[in-house]
Amino acid sequence: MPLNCGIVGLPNVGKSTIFNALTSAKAQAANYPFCTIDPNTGTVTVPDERLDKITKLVVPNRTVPTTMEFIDIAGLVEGASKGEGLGNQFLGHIRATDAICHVVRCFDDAEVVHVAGGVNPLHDMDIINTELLLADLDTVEKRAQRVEKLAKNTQDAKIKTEAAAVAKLKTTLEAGRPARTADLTDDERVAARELFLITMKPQLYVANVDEAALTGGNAYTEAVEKRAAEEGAQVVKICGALESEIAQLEPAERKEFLESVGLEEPGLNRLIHSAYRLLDLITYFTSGVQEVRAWTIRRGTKAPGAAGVIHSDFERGFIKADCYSCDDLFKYGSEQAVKEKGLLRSEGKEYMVKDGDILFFKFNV
Ligand SMILES: Nc1nc2c(ncn2[C@@H]2O[C@H](COP(=O)(O)OP(=O)(O)O)[C@@H](O)[C@H]2O)c(=O)[nH]1
Ligand SMILES: [Mg+2]
Repeated sequence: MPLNCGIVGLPNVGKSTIFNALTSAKAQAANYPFCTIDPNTGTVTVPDERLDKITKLVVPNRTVPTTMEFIDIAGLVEGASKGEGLGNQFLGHIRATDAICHVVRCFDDAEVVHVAGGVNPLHDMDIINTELLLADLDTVEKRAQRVEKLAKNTQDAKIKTEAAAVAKLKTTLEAGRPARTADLTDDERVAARELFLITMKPQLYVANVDEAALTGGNAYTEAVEKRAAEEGAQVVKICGALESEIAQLEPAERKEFLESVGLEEPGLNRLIHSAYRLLDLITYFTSGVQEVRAWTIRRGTKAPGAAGVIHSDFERGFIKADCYSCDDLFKYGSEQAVKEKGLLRSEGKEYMVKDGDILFFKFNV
C-alpha cells in the first residue's frame, strides 16, 4: 500500500481542481459543494531529476518513477464532527490517510460561491481544524471512559501506558491544540496509534491563489503563512486553475507554457515533493540495463526493509546490498568508475538506507 495524502478543505476551495490536475483523473470539478461525494483516490508519480540523470547515464530499457497517492476528500463543513453534511463519512476517509493537505482558498472570484460567505482563509482554516479536533476529542473521550476503568483494576503496563496517553491527548485536544503537539513518550505514541486520530497526522497547507499571486503572494497568503509558521506547518502556493491547464498540455508544450507564466516547474511538483517530505519519505534507486527505478521508503528504513518494498522474498532472504550514492554516479559518470574509486560499498542488515542511494540486493530464499 503506497502512503497517501488526503486533500481536505471547505467546499469550493479548489480541492478537486488540484486533485484532477495532480492525477489527471476524472473527479468532478464543479461549482457545487457536494460534488465529490466518494473519495477519489489517485496515483501520482513523484518527479525526480536524479532518476532522469541516472537514466541518461545508464540508458536502460525502461525507467519507472516512484508514486504516492492523493485522495480527494470532499464535503467537510462546519459541524461535520456532529454529522453535518456527510460528516462522519468524510471524517472516516480522513482517518484512513497518512497525511493531510489542507487546501485554503486565497483567490477572489465572484463566480465561485464561498460557503462561509466571503474569502477569509484564517476563518476557513479554523473551521476545518476545529472539526478535525472535535472529531478526535470525541474518539479520545470515548476511549478514556473505557481505559480509565481498565487501568484502575490492572497491573498491565500496556493498559497503564494507554491510559496515560489518552489522558495527555484529552488535555491537549481540550485546550484546542492538535494531537500531534501532545508531549507523549515513545511508548505512549505507539499506544496512541490505535486511536487513528486525525490531528495526529502531519499536515501542510495549500494556498490556492490566482495567477497574479503565484510568485509574490497576496494578503490572504501572508495571513496563511503567518498562521502556518506558528503551527510549524509548511505552505505550498498553487494556482489550481493554472495547474489544471498545465496538466492538460503535452509534455513538449509544457516547458514553453511554464516559461510564459514565469514558472520553473509546475506548482504540483512542489506540492508532491512537500507531501513526500511531510510523510517523511525518501527515495532509493535500483539501476541496471533492463530497468532504472525509483522506490519509496520511510526515512530510517534499514536495508532489508528497503528490499522488501521490491519483493517480500528480497527482505526474507536478504544477504547484503551493494550500495553507492547517486551523487557519486553523477560525479564519476558510471558505476564502473564509482567502483574504481572505491565508493561502492557492501552493506548489511543494519544499514540505514539514505535518500539517493543506488542499491543492488543480494538475497537467497
Ligand atoms: N478563479 C479560480 N477558480 C478556481 C481555482 N481553483 C478552483 N477554482 C474554481 O472553484 C470552483 C470549485 O472548485 P473545486 O475544485 O470543485 O472545489 P472543491 O469543492 O474544493 O473540490 C470551480 O468552479 C473551480 O473551477 C483557482 O485557482 N482560481
Ligand atoms: Mg470537490
